[in-house]
Amino acid sequence: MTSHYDHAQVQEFWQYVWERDDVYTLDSDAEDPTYVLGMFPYTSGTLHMGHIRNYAITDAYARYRRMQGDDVLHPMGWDAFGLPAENAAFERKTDPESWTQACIRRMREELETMGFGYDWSREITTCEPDYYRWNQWLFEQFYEDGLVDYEAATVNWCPDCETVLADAQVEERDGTRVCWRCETPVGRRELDQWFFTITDYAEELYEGLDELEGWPDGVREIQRNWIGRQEGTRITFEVSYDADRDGTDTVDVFSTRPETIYGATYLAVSPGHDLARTLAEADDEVADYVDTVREQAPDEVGFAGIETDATAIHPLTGDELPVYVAGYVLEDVGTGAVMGVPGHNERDHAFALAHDLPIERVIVPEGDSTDSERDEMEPYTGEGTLEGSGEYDSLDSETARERLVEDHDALSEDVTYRLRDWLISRQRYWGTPIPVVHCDDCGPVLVPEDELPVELPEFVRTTGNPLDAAEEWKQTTCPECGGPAERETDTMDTFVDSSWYFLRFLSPELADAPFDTDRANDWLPVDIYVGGEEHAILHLLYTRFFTKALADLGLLEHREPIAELRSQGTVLYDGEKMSSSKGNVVAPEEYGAETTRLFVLSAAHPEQDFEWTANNVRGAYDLQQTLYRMATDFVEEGDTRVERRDHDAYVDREIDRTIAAVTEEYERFRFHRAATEIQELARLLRRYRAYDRPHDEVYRRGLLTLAALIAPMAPHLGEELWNKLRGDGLVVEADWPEPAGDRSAYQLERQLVERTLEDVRDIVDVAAIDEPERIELVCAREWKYRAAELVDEAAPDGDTDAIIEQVRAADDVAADRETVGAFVG
Ligand code: ANZ
Ligand code: ZN
Repeated sequence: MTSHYDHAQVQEFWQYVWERDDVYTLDSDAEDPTYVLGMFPYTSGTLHMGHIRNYAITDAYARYRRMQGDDVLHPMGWDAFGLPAENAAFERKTDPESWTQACIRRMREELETMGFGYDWSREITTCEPDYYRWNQWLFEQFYEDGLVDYEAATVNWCPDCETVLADAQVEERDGTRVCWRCETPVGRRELDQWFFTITDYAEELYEGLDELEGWPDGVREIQRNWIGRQEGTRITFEVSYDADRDGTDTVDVFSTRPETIYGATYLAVSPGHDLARTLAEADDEVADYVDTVREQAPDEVGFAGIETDATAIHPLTGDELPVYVAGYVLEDVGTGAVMGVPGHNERDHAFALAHDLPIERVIVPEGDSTDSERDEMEPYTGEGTLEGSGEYDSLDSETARERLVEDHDALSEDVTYRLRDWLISRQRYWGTPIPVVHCDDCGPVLVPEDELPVELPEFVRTTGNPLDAAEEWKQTTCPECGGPAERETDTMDTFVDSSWYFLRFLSPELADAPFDTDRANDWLPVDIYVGGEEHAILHLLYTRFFTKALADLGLLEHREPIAELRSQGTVLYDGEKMSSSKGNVVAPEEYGAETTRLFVLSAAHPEQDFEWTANNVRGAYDLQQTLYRMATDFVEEGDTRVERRDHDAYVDREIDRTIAAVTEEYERFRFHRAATEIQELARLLRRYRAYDRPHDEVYRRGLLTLAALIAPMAPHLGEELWNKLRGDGLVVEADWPEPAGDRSAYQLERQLVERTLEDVRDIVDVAAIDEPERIELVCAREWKYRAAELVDEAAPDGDTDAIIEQVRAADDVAADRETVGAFVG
């Protein structure tokens, strides 16, 4: 049967033609191509529905831009390092390299089956020495630029993965801190670790968010909170301890309420603070307490603490204050030390009660002139008027803050950030070796540039870090003194790989630099980046950091990598996230790969979650069959006329209107609406043909328009229709359709609709209109979308009759509708 659409055959054929004609390869001479990028997949073995949705979105957009005449860069690669490969290698008696390469082969085949239009000539794989040598090279540039630290630090340790985790890789589950990958409760350890000092860029990373207008507000807010910028005051206390050792020191605290300083009755430092370490050396009790806290999860710490033999001098009164080491003081916040103000801070208050420390009130709430009603047992955390504060008495909080900072050198304005330096060390095999050797005489030394890459040795099965067991690889000589030295056995966090991969796509073969600076200056930023919302901090923050660091190294002019960011929602199946690990991925074979992509695009706005339902998938399949049959019938049966009739003009206008509408929807990433528009035009054309013999040119243009408009979402079908109707050329290389008719007439009508809608918005709650009335309301197609928009903004109760009156009055298309009433349903 000729009119049956054999999706498998059609897919295979057009994929062959695209490859033969090399249609997706971007010419490297392109001046400023549109860079469309989906987050490259982790090589876990198989694509899940989230990937498919992600890549269907970028592919549709890339194809649309190409038809609009843009040069398009739409590359793909593999995020191929990481612990799962190592674990899989263990379980399956293979090695991470073979396992990863097998995953890549399978996943690439899956992507090809879907017919995504990638420039495969730019494929990159992060676990290959050609790629990771540049991680090492960049590490060395960063090192020389002062962006790398090597420090002993208490780190999050996953006992199951036997590795260190960055803060952002620790998740909170029912109050317990667990590993992001295996969900094992995370412990703590002290190790020498490598860090990228991302905190050097804290301010710029924070400030820059305001200008990232192409990014979702939600993602920007998550980054803001993560960076955690806070303005306050830094206060310096002098501290002395142990007469024998004759120790003196200063301890800075960070406070948002310096005006409470006269109420400070003790000083407390975190167990990780330098002073705590120093005191622990001479005081076993302090040492024991520090060790205990280190083993504890934050919620176990409570308000325990230990008094030390140190004393702090209050910088204003000269009083001696006791000094505590206390677990509630967080190492990572502010300066890791606080002045304890139990009268005005909840946590300090709880600590003071537990340790029998004085509680002093130095702020009186507004309008509270008598002391009698105040409950001394409760801290007052608000602002007010100062008392018991010497020359600052009776000033209000704000004025006092300003004066105090002006008057005393010990107080200065300060900004702190929650953001910590990026711990990149991983005690694992399957990652980029950190290009350092450790020499007894010279300390850590960089591997000379001409010896890069430091390649991974052969994989051996051991517990812990296989690199530690690779003796032959590990023993080397010091590049500085020539003496014996050991290689660093830590590898880099895989987020290093993904922090700059978008740059490698520009010149993937380049042998003497990670990327071509001139090209990067021309081609960046990435115009549109699509991926999962879970990357709002880690990946997307590191990427921004790398870009700024590269700019400061003179390797790049841009300081932000991504102009527009879109996150895609989740595909649900029976309410659960659809994923291969849950075993609920619906294989696309049933209706063909293209049905899957057409379905995921037409089911919902890209940012929304939606439910995978067999019925709706069937709908996407049927649409393909219908369009195919329309084209086949037309080509085979003809039966058109040449003379013009009245209602042809209406159809012409509907075609134009659909072009304009679909264009707008593609521009705004509303593929689901584009699909509805296309469907409605198809319906109209079917009625047109059923009503009378259609005008040959009008009908043909209608069908060709459908082929072109659907091609970005369903490219195989697009080619098939295009080929049937025209007999030559590829739709992937065709121009985007232009309205043929009088644009101004269309625009006038649109304006009228817009204007009436403004009125409508004022008087009615569209959501409250019941279904039949709404259908009437939206009799012109335009109305339906406008109405849907209004539903979103639903106003309180409105007068339904009035709105329908308004709508009728404005319905300029009514006349047309009468003419063609017989075929417009
Ligand atoms: C003295 C003070 C008096 C404070 C007062 C507050 C109220 P929020 O809560 O966001 O304002 N702080 C500073 N560093 C800390 C650390 N490492 N661990 C635990 N707490 C720390 O946070 C700012 C306040 O948190 C700071 O201001 C400090 O206590 C505390 F009536 O200083 B405040
Ligand atoms: Zn040496």
